[in-house]
This record gives sequence, C-alpha cells and structure tokens, in this order.
Amino acid sequence: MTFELVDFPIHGNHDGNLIALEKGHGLPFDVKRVYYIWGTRPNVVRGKHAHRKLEQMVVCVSGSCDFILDDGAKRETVHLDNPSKGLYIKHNIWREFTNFSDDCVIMVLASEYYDEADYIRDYDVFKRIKDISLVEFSLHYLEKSYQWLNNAEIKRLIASGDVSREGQRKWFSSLKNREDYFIRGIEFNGKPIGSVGLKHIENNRCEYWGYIGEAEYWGKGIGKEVLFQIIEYAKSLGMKEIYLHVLKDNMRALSLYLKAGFKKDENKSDDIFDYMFLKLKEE
Ligand code: T46
Repeated sequence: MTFELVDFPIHGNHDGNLIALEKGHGLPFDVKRVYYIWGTRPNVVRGKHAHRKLEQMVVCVSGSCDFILDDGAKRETVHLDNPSKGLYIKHNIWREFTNFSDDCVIMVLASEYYDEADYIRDYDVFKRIKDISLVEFSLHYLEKSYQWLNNAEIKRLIASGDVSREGQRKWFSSLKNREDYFIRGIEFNGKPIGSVGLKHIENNRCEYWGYIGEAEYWGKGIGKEVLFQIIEYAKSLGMKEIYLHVLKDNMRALSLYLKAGFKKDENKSDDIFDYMFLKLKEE
C-alpha cells in the first residue's frame, strides 16, 4: 500500500459533527505544522514531489479531489470527499493531486516544519533514491574498499594514505569494539559502490566522511542522499554538530556540503583542505 486511509471517530453534538485529532487518536505523529489548500482550478496538478522525511495526514474538509500516490513500484489513486477520513502519507512517496471541486478545501497536518531541502521534486531522483541502501560494512566491502582506496583518483580526492591488507584487517577487527565510529557500505541496486560513516563521535560532535568508489555513480545525486541519511542518523544519536574536511579543489563535494547547509570554518584553513561544520537543530 502506498497510503493508509484512516477513519476518524466523529463526536456528534448540537446536531452537528466534530472531529478531534491528537497523537495516538487518529494521528500517528506529533504535528509541527498545519496548512490548507483551496481555490485550486479543477485540472491543475499540484504536488509532483516526494518527501525525504515528512509524514502527513491529509483531510479533505470540504468538497473533493484525487490524490495519486506512487511508491516507485506502484501507483494508486485515492478519491477524497469525506472530512472524517484522513489520508496518511509516509515519507518517500511521490504524490500528485488534482480534480479539485470548486468547494475543495484540503487541510494537511505535517510531522515536520517546512523545509524545502526535504522535497524531492525530480521523479528520476525519487526513483534513484529507492535504489540506495546503507548496509553493513562486511568483509566483502572491506575487499571492495581496498580496490577503491587504491584507485589514484579516489585516493587523491579523499586524501587517504596508503592502504595495506594487513592494516585494513586490523582496522576491520577493531570496528566491533568502537563506539566512536560508525561505518556503512553504500549499495545501489544491490551493488556495492562506496562507503560512508561518522568518526570521532564524542561530546555530541562527530566527523562525516564518505566516498563513492565506483566512478560511474558520480554526479547522480547519490552522495546527497547518503549525506542526508547520515545527518539524520547523527541527529538520532543526539549529535549537535557534524564537521568534515574536504579537498579545496573537490568542487563537486564542496557544492554538495554547502547545499546541505555546511558552513566553512573560517578559523581553520590550510592550503589543501576546507574545514566545514553543520549545526544540527534540536528535533
Ligand atoms: C504536500 C502537498 C499535499 C511554504 O512556504 N510553507 C509550507 O508549509 C508549504 C506547504 C508550502 N510553502 C510554500 C512553498 C511554495 O512556494 O508554498 C508554495 C507552494 O508549495 P508547493 O508547491 O509545495 O505546494 P503543493 O500543493 O504542490 O504541495 C503541498 C506541500 O508542499 C506538500 O508537502 O505534500 O501539499
């Protein structure tokens, strides 16, 4: 199912109806924002996006409209014409809505504050994100990373030192005992393409690192999605700041970090790297 249709309990009173929504009673999340949509011409198609994190409860409080929902594999249309029903849309669902009656008023209860960075407005990117998974960094990834980190271009871009199999093995077996370190393999459509993680996890701060080792996957927006997921993970650990360093001429990475909200640390600089940080907002 790409959606859930929730029946709200109606409290009749004074010969009329009343519906009350609160977390646990009709609503599966805390509401941070409410917005209304009305006065849309019948054939306009709104939406055309998915959300990375946002969950919403959509209520057509007057009139009617159609929601088209797509999880990347399946497309379903829901006709909304009843204020006692809520359309619960989780994250990572593409939505379009149209066929508005003249008296259509849609009320949306949202789990997050408005954030344009949460929108995925390109359908191809939406589909691509579905193919990305962060998976256990297994021995298979260790072997892959040996190849990636011995590739001259990657070695240069992430300024990594020499990697020996012996050193790698020692490092790998130390991972299970480390609480200051987090590592995942990046998988695209089942294929290992890179590695990402957090290090120096201490005092509510940590350092982001990551690379896509398979060059054919560069420039496809995968790094952005991976970064987004790791930022969310860092928030879930209670981190207040993520920092990183990036080669001054790694323009692609620099632009990605700036877009994600990282700022250059003007107090720290050398000829090789830019140092950047991102303050994480309290949830
Ligand atoms: C969704 C569907 C059901 C804000 O400034 N704050 C807000 O909270 C919202 C929702 C929108 N805006 C601004 C952003 C745009 O400049 O309002 C303008 C129209 O927004 P948008 O083009 O995203 O509108 P819809 O109707 O296509 O989509 C909206 C929600 O954005 C979206 O989250 O799921 O309704």
